[in-house]
Amino acid sequence: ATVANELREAILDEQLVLHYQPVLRLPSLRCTGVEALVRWQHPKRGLLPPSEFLPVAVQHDLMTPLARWVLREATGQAVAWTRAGMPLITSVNISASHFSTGTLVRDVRDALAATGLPPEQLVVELTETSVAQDAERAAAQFAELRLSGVEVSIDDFGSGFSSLAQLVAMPAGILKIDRSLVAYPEGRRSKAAAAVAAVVALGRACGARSLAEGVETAEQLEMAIELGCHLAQGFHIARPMPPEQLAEWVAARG
Ligand code: G
Ligand code: G
Ligand code: NA
Ligand code: MN
Repeated sequence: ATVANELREAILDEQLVLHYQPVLRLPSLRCTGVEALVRWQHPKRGLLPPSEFLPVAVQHDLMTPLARWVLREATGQAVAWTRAGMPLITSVNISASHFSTGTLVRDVRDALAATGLPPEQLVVELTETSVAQDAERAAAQFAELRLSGVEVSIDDFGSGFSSLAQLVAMPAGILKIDRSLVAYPEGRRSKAAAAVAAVVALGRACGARSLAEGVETAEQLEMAIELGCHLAQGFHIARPMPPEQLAEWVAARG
């Protein structure tokens, strides 16, 4: 079978799995959410990262069926955690192609209706670069999602090719500051800090919270707190992990 056919079957056969990376609220460091990240539990090749199969999905129009599975699985998991006393806010990544099909808002509502997750517990992430591909359409769908109570986040903020004017016009509630700004290279601390502070200020002016992603050291976490970021995520806090492990991690942390 071609990889595309295998992937098509994998989506139907429950061979995909989600790992979850904790998101902390600052400065309390309480875990208030998770980002769902897809993997493929391939019968022969083992656990495959998204880089091994998302490009195939894009090429063969499988991003929307894949995202429907992800939405359904992630919202179902969030309901299970909430019932277990762990009401986490779950973020799901959406591709530019899904936005352009026009079924996103319906797909999100279907997942919420099927699982019973309150919309306030779901965040939809779209990268800055995807936003730029069709900013008007993205803005309209962002607005619709937020009207139904779902939060919207611009991923990889500060690394894409969209204009500041376009970004300011987006009704997003969260700006995920790209890890290239957060995990700054040696010797660029002051410039990176200025860039993060600028995004935080921009977010504040637009009514959006900012999330520092790719936090890899204690210093970077400290910087995110000092600069007024509302949320943080990164390997220093925890790597993405299977759902059973995530529940243990949250329970152990309190
Ligand atoms: O988890 P990992 O760091 O390997 O993810 C690599 C990339 O794959 C990231 O850019 C992430 O946003 C993307 N990704 C992970 N899960 C999904 C998903 O469910 N849908 C989409 N569209 N992208 C995803
Ligand atoms: O592109 P997106 O923002 O969705 O990225 C999610 C991906 O980033 C996940 O696959 C996750 O494995 C990866 N990631 C999460 N935290 C860190 C980190 O601290 N450093 C690096 N290099 N990657 C990270
Ligand atoms: Na993301
Ligand atoms: Mn990102």
